[in-house]
This record gives sequence, structure tokens and C-alpha cells, in this order.
Amino acid sequence: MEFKCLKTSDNARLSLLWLKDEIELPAFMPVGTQGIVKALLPDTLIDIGYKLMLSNTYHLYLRPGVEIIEAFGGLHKFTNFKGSILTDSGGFQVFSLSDLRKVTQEGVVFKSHIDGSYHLFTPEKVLDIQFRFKSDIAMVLDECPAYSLDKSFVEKSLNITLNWAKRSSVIKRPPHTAVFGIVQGGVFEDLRKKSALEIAGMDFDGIAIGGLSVGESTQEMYDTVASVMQYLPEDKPRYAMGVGRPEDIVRLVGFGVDMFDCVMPTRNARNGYLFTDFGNINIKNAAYAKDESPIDENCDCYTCKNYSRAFLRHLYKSKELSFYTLATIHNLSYYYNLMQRIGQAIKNNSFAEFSKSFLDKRKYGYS
Ligand code: PRF
Ligand code: ZN
Repeated sequence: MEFKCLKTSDNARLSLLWLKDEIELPAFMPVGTQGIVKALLPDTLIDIGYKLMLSNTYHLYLRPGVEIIEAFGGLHKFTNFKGSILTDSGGFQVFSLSDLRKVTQEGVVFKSHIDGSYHLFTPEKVLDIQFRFKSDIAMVLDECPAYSLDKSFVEKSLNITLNWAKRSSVIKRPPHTAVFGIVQGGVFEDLRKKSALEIAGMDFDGIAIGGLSVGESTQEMYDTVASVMQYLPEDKPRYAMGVGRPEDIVRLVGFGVDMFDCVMPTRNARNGYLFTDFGNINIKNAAYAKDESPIDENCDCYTCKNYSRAFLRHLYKSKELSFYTLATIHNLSYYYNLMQRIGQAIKNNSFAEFSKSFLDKRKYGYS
């Protein structure tokens, strides 16, 4: 992996990341938990413009299992996705999906949400799994504590995460996989600072900020990211895990974040919530029953070029499977175009103006 920051505008950064292809940052990564984005063909993701997708170690390790993916020669060959793949470590999924888990200095024992079997993830084991997947970017094992104002609880958790990070940073990595460390520390500025400085001092290819969007207020999230940024090296990519809404992405790019992932565009699409600059459309709404216009006049995606709101509403109401595909294409195109507009604004040295006009324009809520 190689990374180069080309230009900054205010604190926003325009960079290049070389994995399988050259990828322009800031970038959004669609979530393909099982090695594929729900309702999309892998080539459609490429057609929209995406060159990097996120998948989950936790899910793929439990099913189909590492042996099968390894026998195919890795995740890219198994899934036939032609772009690059970042895999999350399982650190977050163990805490959000598994009904039983026990964290020790060694690692985390958890109970599979699929068949109830018990498994141990250690920092060494999750990296080994991701290396065998031939992921382009692997994430270290971390603990993402629930939102809490109990500082001693968050501090204990952070100490385990930092110990795991240290062990992860000294593992020899194969040439095909980069490894990112993860900053935790909840909403506590001093814990975040300690975490950021320690992770920045370890030998990682990039640095992620975890523990965001777990119940803190939007302002707390922004304050946390802004404060962590000042401790991170400029020569490594920065990734805000699980963020977020379009307005969060614009704000965080303004603090110097380069990479994002979130289920929001894909999950919302399947529930009938479609993104536009002027707020989100709820396609179920009766107001769209006879509406001949596309989801978004300004969108040039396949869905908007070919289908009316009225027809999409009909597909949704009829539970036609193609609705999920058409809605996902639109929402992922919206996010892709947003990242393109952000990149263009940085190139034009006008990120602050773009950010202000975007945030003014986008109303929250659904119509
Ligand atoms: N850690 C990991 N993955 C994550 C998170 C985290 O804290 C989050 C937090 N929003 C999303 N995905 N490993
Ligand atoms: Zn569209």
C-alpha cells in the first residue's frame, strides 16, 4: 500500500491511496458484510465508481469459514469483486452481534449468532484470518465499548485495546495486506489523546478512529474526531469507522478524515429512504404515488435516468426484489457523487465554501 497527500483545503485533504488500483481520497466504502453489497452485483459497484469495499471478518470467518475462502485463493477470487477489499477485524461485530462474550487480555471469547458455537478471537488470530482472506487492508482487533460516561470502564477497555494494538503492530505482514490501527477512548479527551499518540507511534499503515456513532451526541462525535486529528501523523490515511450521514462525512473531511464506511446508504435504500441534497425521500409516502419525476433531478445514476418515483414506490409496496437493487444503486451513487464533489472542492481550494453550502442545503429528516 502507498499513500500520498496531494493537497489540502482548510483541513480537508485530497490524497491518493494505491491498493489494487489508485484510489482517490476522501473515499466512502460501501459495506459488503458477506463479501457482497446486499442487492447489488459486484460489477455494479464498480460501474458506479467504487474501487474499495468493506467486508466483515466476523461473518466470513463464521460462514463460510476461512478454509473455503483460502482454498479459492482469497476473498477477491471467492467473490469475484474486481476492486480492493478492507476487512473489519470483528472487534465491533463481536460486541454488537454476539449474545455472549468475555474479554480478557488474551482476546475475546464469543458465541456465534449463527449456531451458538464458541470461538476465541485474539489480535494475532484476526490478522492471520485477514491475511488468509488476502484483504487489501486488515483492521486490528479492538474493543468498541458501549457509550458510557463511566471513565474507569472506558479506560480499562482502552488499555486492553492498546495492548492488542501493540501485539498487532509487531506481527509480520504479507506484502499484499496493509494493517490499520484503531483509536478508541470514548468521549474522554485525555483517553483519546493517549490512544491516538500510542497508536500513532506504532508501525501501522493507516489509522482508524473507532468508537464513534455508538450513542454519543453529534457534537461529541465531532469534538472527539477534531481533537484526535491533531495527534495523528500526516503521512498516513485516517479512517472514521461506521460514519455516517452525508453531513457527518462533510464535517469529518473538514477535520482531515480520509476514509469512511457506513451501512446507512445501503440499509436505508432497502427501507425506502432515498438520499438527495435537499433531504431524504421516503418512497412509501403517498405523495409519490403519481410522481413522474426521478428520485433526484440532479442524479445521473441508472435508477434516476430510467425510473419514476411512482414506479419505485409501486415496486416497494409490491415487495419486488428489483426495488432493493434500484434503491441501492441510487443511494450508493449519491454517496459516490458526494465524495467526488468533496474532492473537486478540495482541488478548487474551496472546501469551506462547499461544506457551508452543503450543510445549509441539506435538511434533516424525511419528506
Ligand atoms: N471498531 C471496529 N469496527 C467498527 C467500529 C469500531 O469501533 C465502529 C464504531 N462505530 C464501526 N465499525 N473494529
Ligand atoms: Zn439516482
